[in-house]
Amino acid sequence: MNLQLFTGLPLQDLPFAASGEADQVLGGVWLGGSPPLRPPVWPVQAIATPVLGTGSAGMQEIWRCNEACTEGRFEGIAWRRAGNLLYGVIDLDEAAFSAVLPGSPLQAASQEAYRRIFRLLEAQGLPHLWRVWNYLAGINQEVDGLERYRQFNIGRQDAFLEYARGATGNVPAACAIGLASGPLSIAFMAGREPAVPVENPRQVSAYNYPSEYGPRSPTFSRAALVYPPAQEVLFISGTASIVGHQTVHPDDVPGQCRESMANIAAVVGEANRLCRSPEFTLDELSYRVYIRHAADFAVVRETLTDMLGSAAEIIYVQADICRHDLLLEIEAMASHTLGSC
Ligand code: 3EB
Repeated sequence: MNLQLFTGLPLQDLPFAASGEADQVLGGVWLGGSPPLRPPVWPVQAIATPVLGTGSAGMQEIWRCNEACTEGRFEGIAWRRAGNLLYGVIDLDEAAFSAVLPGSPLQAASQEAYRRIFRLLEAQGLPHLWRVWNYLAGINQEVDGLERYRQFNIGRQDAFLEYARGATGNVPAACAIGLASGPLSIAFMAGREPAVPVENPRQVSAYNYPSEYGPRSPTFSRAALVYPPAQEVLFISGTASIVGHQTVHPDDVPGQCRESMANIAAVVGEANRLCRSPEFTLDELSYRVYIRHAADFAVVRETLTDMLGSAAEIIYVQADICRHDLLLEIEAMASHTLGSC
């Protein structure tokens, strides 16, 4: 299949379009403060938050594969599909859910977004959710007595249960990140075959977090191994300075950096017990780092560069993390070719 992530691309370029290969772009991500002048023809998740350290207004990422895509819209989801691989993006305005009871507008919007995703995946015959990217405004704000991240967790879990998917074990890799404003935005990758979920022996599985973190546990796995044809892709979920279920190194940026990387190393170790290709290594991963306070950027970059070397592919953005005491979160991916068998 050769699904490939191109990251750090300039915002205003439409890569591949000129060479007639735009139909081989599954979808993309736009990161930064102002929208591209000419929006791409493929589904794009817009993450309107500062990109750090590049000196430019923003950048885009593109998922490219070497097959022509089909595309469509379904209940507000923009999607593209190549073979048995599908990428989609849905943005929902919470205000449209203010009259939905019970629960908050965000809870209702979250549940509805996931319902639509599950319906699309059923209709396409690609039922297995592999990786989900969740963004919401004001993630740490308490509204009507419950933090918005916790409201999101209720809606998400309800949708998984409503569509009989279970909320433990076989759940996708994910991140859930806060932005200053904007809609609930969810991008996802899905396929015909189930992902192989990967957990972290240093951490309680998030779907088993105790109720002190909210009435419902988050529905995600620490990582997922997925299998486009002749390929093995490792998606590592948002990973933070959590050991067991507790935040460690509060108010200590380098400490949280090192602990997050220790967690990623542990997840990679678990993935390597399960993977079919040669072992994944930390220096081959492509990273995205979310930093709560832009002023911490220099020390985060220095700490990660010390650990990974200056050649590592790392994108830094400012964003809120889902616990108020977390100062950063790191996600990553890598891909290996599999011998045909
Ligand atoms: C954590 O380990 C940090 O709710 O989908 C990381 C990745 C986190 C995904 C999610 C949350 C999510 O609990 C937060």
